[in-house]
Amino acid sequence: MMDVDPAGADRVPPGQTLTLKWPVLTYGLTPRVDLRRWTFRCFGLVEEEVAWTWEEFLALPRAKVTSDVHCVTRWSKLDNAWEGVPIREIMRRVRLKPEAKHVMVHADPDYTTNLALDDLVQDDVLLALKHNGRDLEPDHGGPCRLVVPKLYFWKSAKWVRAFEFLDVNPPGLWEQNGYHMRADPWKEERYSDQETHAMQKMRAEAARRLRERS
Ligand SMILES: Nc1nc2c(c(=O)[nH]1)N[C@H]1C(S)=C(S)[C@@H](COP(=O)(O)O)O[C@H]1N2
Ligand SMILES: [Mo]
Repeated sequence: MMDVDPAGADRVPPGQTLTLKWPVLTYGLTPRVDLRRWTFRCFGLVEEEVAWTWEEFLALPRAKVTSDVHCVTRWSKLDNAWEGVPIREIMRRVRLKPEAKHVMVHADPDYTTNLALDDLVQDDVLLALKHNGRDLEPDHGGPCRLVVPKLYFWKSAKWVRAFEFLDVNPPGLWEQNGYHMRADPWKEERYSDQETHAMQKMRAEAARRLRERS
């Protein structure tokens, strides 16, 4: 951990501490991804389902976005240079039904997280393939993870595989376990209720990994 520098101070939300390390936070194990079978799919309230194979996905337009990461376990990591497919390039290729207002993000292995469509479709949201110039490591969501910089990092699903467009807003995995439905770090939208066992386990793991790496 390091002290907040004056230049970065207004970029650190309340209750967060800066770290230069990058802790791994996964509920369960890093999945093995078979790129020959990998697809990224958009389904639910769409006029027509869309799916890209890995090769097709790599042919989509790319962008670079530098953004900050804020984890609900109270670490923040500034200036992450992400490269990937902008969410707007995905949305340009998907015809939504007008009722679609929410998105369930589906990821390996059985991870889900819910977002409002308006929170997903922002200029700084990417399906990231690279971090700081290098292919995303498997532990950090490689080959492809969602990055939603304006919300706590659990909304940034690693090993992302699909968007399901919905007219309702059901909770994803952590949201079912008491995490906030929206997760704005500037409003400290951390938990909706008391800590659950799963949350305590995740926090303990995060603290242990930070200690190990320091
Ligand atoms: N598929 C998947 N995505 C996930 C998670 C997970 O367990 N599985 N953990 C989330 C949480 S709680 C956080 S804080 C970030 C951590 O990303 P990192 O391990 O790259 O730091 O990933 C999020 N995305
Ligand atoms: Mo997290």
